[in-house]
This record gives sequence, C-alpha cells and structure tokens, in this order.
Amino acid sequence: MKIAIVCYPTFGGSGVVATELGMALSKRGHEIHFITYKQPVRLEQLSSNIHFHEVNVPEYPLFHYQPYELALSSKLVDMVKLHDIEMLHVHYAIPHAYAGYMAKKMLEEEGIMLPMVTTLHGTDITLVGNHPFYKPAVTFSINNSDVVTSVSQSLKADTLRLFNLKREIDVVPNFIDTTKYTQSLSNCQRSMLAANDEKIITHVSNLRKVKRIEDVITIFYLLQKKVKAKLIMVGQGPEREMAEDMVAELNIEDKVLFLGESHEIDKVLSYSDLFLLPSEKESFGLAALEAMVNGVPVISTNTGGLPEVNKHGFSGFLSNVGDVDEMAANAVTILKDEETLKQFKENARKQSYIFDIYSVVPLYEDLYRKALEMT
Ligand code: GMT
Repeated sequence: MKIAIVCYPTFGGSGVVATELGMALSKRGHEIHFITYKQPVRLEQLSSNIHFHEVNVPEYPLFHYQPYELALSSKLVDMVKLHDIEMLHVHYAIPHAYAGYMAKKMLEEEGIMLPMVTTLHGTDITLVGNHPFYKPAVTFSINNSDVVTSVSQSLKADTLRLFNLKREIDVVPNFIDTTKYTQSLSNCQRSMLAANDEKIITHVSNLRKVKRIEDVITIFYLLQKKVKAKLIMVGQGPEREMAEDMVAELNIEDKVLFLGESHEIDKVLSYSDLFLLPSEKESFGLAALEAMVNGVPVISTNTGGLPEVNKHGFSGFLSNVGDVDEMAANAVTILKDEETLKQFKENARKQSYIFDIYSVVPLYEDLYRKALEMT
C-alpha cells in the first residue's frame, strides 16, 4: 500500500511513534511518504520505499500567523496525485486531522478517494484539543476521519468524555522494537556518567509543565540521601531553567547532569537503573516503555494510560500525582539491594514485550483495510 504519514518531526512521542511505524511498514513492503515541515528526527535513512516531502510555508508579512494547515493540505493533494498514494495516516489531531480532511475533500472533487486514519496521542485531546478555541475544529476532524485510533484505553475514555463524538475509536497501543535493545554496552562508557558504586536514575521528556519536573528533582533529592546515585535529565523544554535552579538550591549540582536533546537515548537508558516519570497526565508514556525495553524499572504516577504500561510491584511502582515521598520510598525499595534491582530489571523488560512492534503494526494494517473498505 502507498501510505502518507503526517506527523510532528520533533523529539515528541507522537512523532517518534509515527516515524517508527512508517519505518516498520516500509520493511513490510509498503511505500511510505512522510509529509511534514522537517525530516523526522528518528527517520534514519530514506530508501526506495521511504520518502520525505517537506511542507514549506512561505513567509508573507500580511500574515500574523503563517498558514501551515493550508500549505500541508495543498502538499498532501499534490503528493497523493504525484505518487498515487492510497492511504493517509495523520498523527496528532491538531492541526493534522483538520488539514487531512481538507485534502481529502479537495481530492474528492477530482474523483480521488483518500481514506484517512487519525491517531490521537494525548495532549491533542487532554490539553490542547480540549481548549474551547480548538474544540469545534478538533471534534469535527475526529468525527470526519474514516478510522480513529487512540494509544490507550485511558485516552479513548478521555476522548469520549471530553468530546461530543458519534463514532468508534480503536485502541492501538504504542509499541517498541524489542530486537533493537539487546546490546550490552561497555562499563567504560557508563563511567562517563557515574561512578561504579552510583546508581543511574534517568528522566527523559520535553521538560514541559505536564511532566512535573519539580517532582523529578524532589524524588531524586530524597532518594540520593539513601542510595548513592546520579540523575541524568535528557530532553529540552521550558522547565529546564527552573530545574537547574532547583538543583542548585538543593546543592546537588554534582549529582545531576542535563544532557539536552539527545540521539543517544537508548545508550543512556542501557546504563540506567531506574526511570522517573511523575507526570500530571500521560496518555501512554512511550518514554517509560523505552526505558522498560532497556531493562529499566519505572517509578511513575498512576495517571492516564500509565497503569496500562507500568505494572505496580512488577516493572516498577505507581503513585498518585504529586506523592513524591511515596515515589522516593518506592525508588529506594527497588534500588536497595542488587537482587531486588535485578528482578525489577528483568520484569521491566518482560513487560515491554507486550508492546512488541511485530504484534502492533499488523493492527494498523487491519485498520487501513477497514478504512479502504469504508471509502
Ligand atoms: O509527552 C509529550 O508531551 C509529547 C506527546 C506527543 O504527542 O508528542 O506525547 C503524547 O504522545 C505519546 C505518544 O503516543 C504518549 O506516549 C505520551 O504519553 C503523550 N503525552 C501526554 O499525554 C502528556
């Protein structure tokens, strides 16, 4: 099948899922066309069946806001006609489902039917999409997609609760390629991050408010009083400055490393002993799954889709949002002796296999067939 994938090309979870899906589909013989404003960060290489088409938005001084949706829908129309694309899969409703719908309608005028699958990722529903300024357009584009998927049961429930929808939503969880994470890395590389007797605690995110970065720092502050440890903060975002100030105030600057955006997340995870994800909201928690596949247990909140990913007392522990004392105590329980840590590491890896790419990608293929039948 020839499939166009529209996504954000950045480090965010939705872009990562879209890119990994496109690469997996291409290996299964499909021709994939990524259509976005920059080459997706995880897109390793283009090949005969992976293409990237850049959406350009020419600057014009009259516009206070440059019309990206317009440029995207025009690009979609052109690419669908040029490459005979048969399926459109948009990731993150805003503004992709809206632009996709417009492209679909323009193509219909020319007798071309383009089925559209929309995947909801989380903040497009729970934070941004739910805002009254966007809600009518988001509701319309969800209702008018041929197939709608959400990345967890929890996000499906949120979507049905927050929006007035008259349609089905299929849950297709996020996934991970478990075969990619088998390499064990050398101790000498680990020693660049921490001493041998120090545990490595990691947090990976876009450092936005919703991630409760102050809780990450507090949990680490509490746990390092009991266990020798280093905290590695991976990612870039608006909360970084606050986090650096907090680290300085708590006098733990020598124990916290801010790496910024990194292409070597798997390397850092492969050295890690524990992953912290105390988010306010999380529709799935792809970062937690990426940690687990590297054998890293997870201390998380019990919000949104996290209980579908992280199993309490098995792959890690879950606590109420903001309960930093309990999260720190649970962290110490995991780290306190080598035998317990080893068991949690094994469990984390086992739990990640539930989300193996090879069982999830065929679910999308089934939905593409369903969308084709509908149009
Ligand atoms: O976590 C973020 O803020 C990034 C955001 C995105 O859309 O890129 O992530 C959302 O989608 C991910 C992939 O489906 C999910 O794993 C994340 O849980 C979800 N984030 C939130 O719901 C806050």
